[in-house]
Amino acid sequence: MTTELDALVIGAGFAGMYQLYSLRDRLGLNVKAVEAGAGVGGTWYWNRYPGARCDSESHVYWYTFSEELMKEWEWSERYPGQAEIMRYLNFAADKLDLKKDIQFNTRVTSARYDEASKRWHVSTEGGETFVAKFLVTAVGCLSTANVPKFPGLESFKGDWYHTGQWPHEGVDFTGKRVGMIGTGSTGIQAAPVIAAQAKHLTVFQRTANYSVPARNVPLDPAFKQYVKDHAREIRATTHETLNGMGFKIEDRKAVDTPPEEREKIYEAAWERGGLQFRASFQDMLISKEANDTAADFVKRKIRSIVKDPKTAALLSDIDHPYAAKRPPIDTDYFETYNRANVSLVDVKSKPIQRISETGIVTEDAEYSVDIIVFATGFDAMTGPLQRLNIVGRGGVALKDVWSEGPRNYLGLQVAGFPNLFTVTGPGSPSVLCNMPVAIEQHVDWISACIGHMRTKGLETIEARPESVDKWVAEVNELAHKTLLPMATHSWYLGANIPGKPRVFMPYAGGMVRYRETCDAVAAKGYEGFALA
Ligand code: N01
Repeated sequence: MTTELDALVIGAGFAGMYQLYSLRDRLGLNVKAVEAGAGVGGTWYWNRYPGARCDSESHVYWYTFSEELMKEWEWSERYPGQAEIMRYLNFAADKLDLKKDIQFNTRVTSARYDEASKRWHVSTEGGETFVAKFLVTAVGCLSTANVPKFPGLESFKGDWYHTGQWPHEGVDFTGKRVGMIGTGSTGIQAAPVIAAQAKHLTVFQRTANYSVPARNVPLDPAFKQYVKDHAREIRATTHETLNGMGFKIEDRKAVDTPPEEREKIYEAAWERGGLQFRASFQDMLISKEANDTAADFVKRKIRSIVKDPKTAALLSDIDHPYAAKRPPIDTDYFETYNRANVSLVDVKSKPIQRISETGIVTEDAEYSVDIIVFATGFDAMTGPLQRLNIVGRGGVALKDVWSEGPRNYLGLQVAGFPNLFTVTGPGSPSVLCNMPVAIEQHVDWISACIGHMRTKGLETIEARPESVDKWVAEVNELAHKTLLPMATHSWYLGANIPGKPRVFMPYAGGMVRYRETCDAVAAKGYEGFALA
């Protein structure tokens, strides 16, 4: 079956839903979205692991393009949990009447640009074809699960799960010995919840990680009312902050603050909890000396919480600057290691060698488990796009154009791939920003661009190769003005996937500057793009 459209959107998470709404209801296009899952939700549809919760605060983690939506919805907790976010996204989808134009259970297998007709031909696993003038990918940055290729996994007699492909019916850990590999944001959220249920939890840690308490609480009626009354101001704040959050980074510098005062500031931030910790000082991510003060504070906290000195030493032996990897926030993560049924295994010094029929085998021991949880992250940012098998003009494949790392303009378009837009693609702030803010900015920009093309009777838009060269250099330069590339094993750099090129992928110049750049490009008639 072939369906002809003005535009096809791939994905029905936060990004795909808003993109569909924008193109359909604002521009009046004939548009559909296809979604691999059986429902809306994207990241939150797949990541149902125990403890899954957002680390943006709820009052900034939603759509802000419609005041009506903001006034009608009420979050119940400081940080929304996975189930509540799913309820929210379903509420938004129903309110905007989106589901009728989303084809669920539809995985895209390839997308090819036909130069003669100037149309994208998109094929699905079910054998369907969509032919569309515009193709917008809204596939998320963290949607391609990474299960390390440990030999023997297929022989494992127990059950195993990746946190990003969690069974919808849940997993019962009661009476089970569980081995969890990975201590990123996901593992740090999951460990306390699994430990509370399982007979025993063994955490396999390769790289020790920082974490700050989230201090999640139910929201009181006064705060809920405040959010309703100040919807506009809250939105404005998220547009003024570096990372689209609802809090501002302090002007003061850690290096200029006397040690006792600095300690008080960190202590207060620790008590307040959440990602605001990294907003305590403006130099935290640009000066190693400043960062050391934060790193030292968190490491001391870990050692003060964890009672067993050996475990405490392993957990606080962190080799990268604070927040150079995505900083997790947690609920009782370090406290979990004080439970009698939890143990920590260092797989940095003694790496995992294989999976046996009964458990996990490291260089010096075998750990028998009934269930393995892979909290091992994702082939981030480029992975979800590469798996679409996109082929542009002249039969050139995206995987070849990006063989040495992502190359695009503004994170939005790739040279040689006309009328293809990538929402929150590499080279844009995306994962360094509160995602809904980054998403709304991209969708608004893409929609305005398509609107402009229709008004002017233009058929195609394509990033110019020289704009791509300049943008790639800028993304790289901005990253290297920060400490971010110092976390050499981070997924920001692709380092978690064997063989993936090491390129710092997100745009580190901040959302405000990025938005201004995109707006200026549009105001100058889409400078740097070829329009025909
Ligand atoms: O994945 P990760 P994640 N042997 O890549 C380890 C977002 N998120 O799913 O660091 C042993 O961060 C790996 O070790 P190392 C957020 O943006 C948001 O936790 O590579 N270990 C690491 O410890 C986050 O950053 C929220 O040495 C192996 C872990 O697995 C992103 O998703 C919640 C290994 C992977 O950590 C990804 O987080 C959750 C191997 N072969 C996630 N391979 C919220 O909003 C990998 N590891 C709250």
